[in-house]
Amino acid sequence: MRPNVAIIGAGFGGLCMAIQLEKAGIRSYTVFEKGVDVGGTWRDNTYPGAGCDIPSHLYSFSFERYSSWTRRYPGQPEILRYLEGCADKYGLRSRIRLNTMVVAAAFDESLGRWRVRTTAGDELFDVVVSAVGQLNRPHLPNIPGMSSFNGAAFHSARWNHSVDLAGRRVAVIGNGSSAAQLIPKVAEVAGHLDVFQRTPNWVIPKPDAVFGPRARMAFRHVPFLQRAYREWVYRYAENTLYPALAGGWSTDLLRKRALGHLREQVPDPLLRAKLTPGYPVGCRRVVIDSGFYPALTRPNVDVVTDGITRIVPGGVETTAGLREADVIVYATGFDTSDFLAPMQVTGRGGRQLAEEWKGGAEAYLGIAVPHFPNLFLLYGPNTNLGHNSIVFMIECQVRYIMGCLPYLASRGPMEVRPEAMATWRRSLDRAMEGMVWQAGCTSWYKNAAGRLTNNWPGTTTTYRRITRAPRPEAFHFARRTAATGPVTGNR
Ligand code: N01
Repeated sequence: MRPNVAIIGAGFGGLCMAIQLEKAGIRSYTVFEKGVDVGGTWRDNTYPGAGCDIPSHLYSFSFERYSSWTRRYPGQPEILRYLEGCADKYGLRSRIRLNTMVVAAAFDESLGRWRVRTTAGDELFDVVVSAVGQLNRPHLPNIPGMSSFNGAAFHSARWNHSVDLAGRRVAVIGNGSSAAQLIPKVAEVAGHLDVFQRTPNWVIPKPDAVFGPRARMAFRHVPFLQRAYREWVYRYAENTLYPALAGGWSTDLLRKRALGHLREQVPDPLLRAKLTPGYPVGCRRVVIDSGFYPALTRPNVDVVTDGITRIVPGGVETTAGLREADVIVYATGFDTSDFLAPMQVTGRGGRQLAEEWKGGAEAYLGIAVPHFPNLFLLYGPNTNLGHNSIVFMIECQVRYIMGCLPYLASRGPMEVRPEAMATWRRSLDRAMEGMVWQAGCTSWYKNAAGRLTNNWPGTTTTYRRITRAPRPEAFHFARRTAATGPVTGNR
């Protein structure tokens, strides 16, 4: 039996899943993509300066290594081209339905299948794989008066390219990774730029480098060079960056690196004080950028730390008065902790996923949820990283799901046991205890109640090991086998 698979999203996750199905000769899948093309976050984020702060030799599929990256940290257009190239090379396009949003999915117990509702109608599938990512829904703040603003206003992930910023007064609200990338570009052209900072971030330099024709030739032709480089980048992240997040040997090193970077790039002690975080390094996502601080020292840029009270027609009002603006950019991040929202996902017994997750999203290995048979998640709860490439995690998850498919064929719909979920939850909670993310800071890694719903607390090597193959004993199967006896009705 070849399962009929619905994949939701055509970003890194959805494309990876589709490619592995193709490689296994399973063409009975459909990728639903709400956007106009493939690429996910790399299609959405087109703000000036958008790029990756993980080296792309690692931030790409291990099975589709690309020797032609033009820089160590390529920009968004190059990453998007890579993803489009993958869709073309593996012949995925005919199976991708663009401009088609999944609004709901419900498990039909009598059929043992998922009824997937899209903006184009209803369809039945054996398996649903969610590949919607964690950073796909822009978060707009709830500041009084936002709709009263006279000028153009947009979110960093919905950049309005028709607005000319040359010579204008621009307000950027937020100072996370997106803001840090776009601020230097905006500062170059704006007449004046106000950066509204609520919480300073730790910033370390981005050691970017151009890969010229010779380097690219070497990556293409010198045996094992590309593989060795990728491995080196991976090992550095695992062995140096991860310990800094886990209270290990490199914590102090990372802090000193960030403070040194601040000292080197910001000579003004007052500005430096504003930019110095008051919480441990790594508690929030560390910004990796070499152009951010220099941009903040420009004469046409102010870092505003006075609290925003409201938006008025002429600009941004703060506790210290009005900051006039012609354009407001909301670099205010994403709604990260509701995961599959706003899709309505209904499992066995009419259970609603949103209700199951009201205390905080969770999934066994970040992949499977009790009471939701044959639903698999990519980049699900507790699989985000603060130190390494998320593409690595996605590949682990896809391999795991591929490992589940033969069980579905022989034993029917599979559903993770609540006991397995409880054991997983306990081990996760234990592992979280030592992580710096707990150290009294706000971040998008946590839900409103402060529960760390987004990050994986281990190394990626550990994650790869524990997701190498599904353990059938962690699941209920709808059909009996001689080895296991009946399981239906024993839930
Ligand atoms: O979003 P963020 P982002 N009033 O959530 C502020 C990935 N990424 O889009 O810190 C005033 O980090 C908020 O303030 P505070 C990466 O994983 C990767 O920048 O909460 N300010 C903060 O400054 C990253 O972590 C790359 O006090 C408000 C900012 O908005 C993730 O995406 C590149 C506010 C939000 O920062 C998200 O980054 C870019 C309010 N009401 C992004 N509400 C790569 O290179 C929010 N803020 C791979």
